[in-house]
Amino acid sequence: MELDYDVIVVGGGFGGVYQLYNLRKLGFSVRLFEAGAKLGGIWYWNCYPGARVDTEVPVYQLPEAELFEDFKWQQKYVRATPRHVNVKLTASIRYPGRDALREYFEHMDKVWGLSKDISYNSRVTACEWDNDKLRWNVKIAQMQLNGPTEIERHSKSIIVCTGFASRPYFPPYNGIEKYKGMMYHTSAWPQENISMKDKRVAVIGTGASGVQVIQTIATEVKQLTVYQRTPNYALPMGNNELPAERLKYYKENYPELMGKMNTTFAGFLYDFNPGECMKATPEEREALFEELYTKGGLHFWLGTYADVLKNKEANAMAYEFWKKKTHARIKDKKKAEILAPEVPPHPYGTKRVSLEQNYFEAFNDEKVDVVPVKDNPISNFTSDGIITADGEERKFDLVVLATGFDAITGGVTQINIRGEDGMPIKERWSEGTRTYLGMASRNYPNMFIIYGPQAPTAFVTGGLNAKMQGHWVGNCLAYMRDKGISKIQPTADAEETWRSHCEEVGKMGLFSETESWYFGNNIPGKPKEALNYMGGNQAYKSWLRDSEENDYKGFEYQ
Ligand code: N01
Repeated sequence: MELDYDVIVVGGGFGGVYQLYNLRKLGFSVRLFEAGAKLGGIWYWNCYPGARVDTEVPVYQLPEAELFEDFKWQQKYVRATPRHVNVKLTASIRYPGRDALREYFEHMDKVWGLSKDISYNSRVTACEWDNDKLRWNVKIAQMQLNGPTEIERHSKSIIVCTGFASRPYFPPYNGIEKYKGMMYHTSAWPQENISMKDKRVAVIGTGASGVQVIQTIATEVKQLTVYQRTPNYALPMGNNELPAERLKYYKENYPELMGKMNTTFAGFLYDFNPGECMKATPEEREALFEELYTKGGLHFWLGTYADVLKNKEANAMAYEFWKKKTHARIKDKKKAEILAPEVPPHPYGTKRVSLEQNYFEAFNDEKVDVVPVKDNPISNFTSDGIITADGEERKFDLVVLATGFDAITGGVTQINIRGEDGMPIKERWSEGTRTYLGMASRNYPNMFIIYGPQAPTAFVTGGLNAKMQGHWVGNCLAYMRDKGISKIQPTADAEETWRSHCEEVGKMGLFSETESWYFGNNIPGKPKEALNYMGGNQAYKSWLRDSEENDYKGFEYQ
């Protein structure tokens, strides 16, 4: 068999980094191809103002103790002193920003010596399975000074680690090509900073990216108009310095903390409250809501009563609490009704809840406005700006498209992956995604997917998932090597069982009642399906174990 490598890894975010580290350790020859100029994945591309993770230190990192030993999660930080003087300092921070995250990737590179096995500026464009030679032929477009060149490499296996948010969504607005001002999608933001000073800026979209851009640029711009289709039930992040003592405690107790993360639903250090909202007294309920909201972070979402996300009445109580808190922060009643409506447009917490830092207060500034576009959508662009269906034109120097992604499947289907029968995976999945355990798909032998569809993906912390799935893939490849297996893929029955199970779990609770990227609803024409495995990490891990401990049950091999 003519091979360049045992394994080609596509993408250098958390998923790809863990694969490279683990597979080398297991004795495989591996090459990682990364489209960006550096490691980081989404943290390389999403350099919009205010990009920041919404999972706290020490949870958002690859759970390997040696990586944490010398890393402090420091970044530039502005502290307001009691005399209201802003002091700039470098400090460890609870929710690191994108610069600190990029530094973390550099740190991993240094500790593990990754770059010698990575090709940067190298975008994998096509992967074709060669059934005679039992290998993948992988085409890579490499950016050179004189333009892109295409190379081809061959490996026994490929691991697609493109992440769940690597294919941006650009709404097909009429006349968008006529617009003469600056326009950027948050995930394709220029690496160099853009000055917002004296600019009239529009932000379209109020998901996690939109919220972060808006709150960050609001004070700097000349004027800011936010086009909001759906309000974001954002919660206070409560970001602040991570005291040295606390960091020391995390480092000293990291093995136990990793153990704890391994037992919870989504990989956090906390879980849903064991009580029931519907059984609590109004006083108990209010006290718990208050405690969780005040704690900051995602506690009031993934740490509240579990029935809030399952029972409509319980859900309405949580919404009412959130609305009351949010209204108290917005001075203008009209804006408050747009940002936190009296009647919730969807149940609380069934779209991704974002964490914010003075997001709602930003709208108290007269130069910041919000235009609801659910019933009055953007009808077209002009050379100067945007017109809504009511005919009102607003002019801008910069338009920020915070319009999200062809999430979860888009990173895989944007590569021309053709399997045994030559069918592109995009076509095979066009009427519904088919995988087993969210990591392998029939007809695409020796291909594994990390952080992809029908896996915990958007319901698990990134680093933990990279290790959980990465470990399983590494063991599977080692098993193949030990047993002399040249080709492995799921059976049709296993795929069907897994798909039905994902659908069944996805219909539990209130999530499927809401249109969101969790179900593919944000992309016109995309089939509505449970794109995540929503049964939690513990249930997912028991499926992984069951397959691994039973000679890769659900797979056929030769
Ligand atoms: O994308 P989104 P995102 N006209 O899809 C709106 C992770 N992340 O980049 O809700 C008008 O959530 C759309 O409206 P609607 C995180 O998991 C994490 O913000 O579809 N509006 C929505 O408001 C996150 O959930 C972090 O009605 C249009 C917005 O655009 C995921 O990535 C930071 C429209 C898209 O929001 C994606 O977040 C950033 C149209 N035609 C991202 N089309 C952190 O860790 C779309 N919209 C903090």
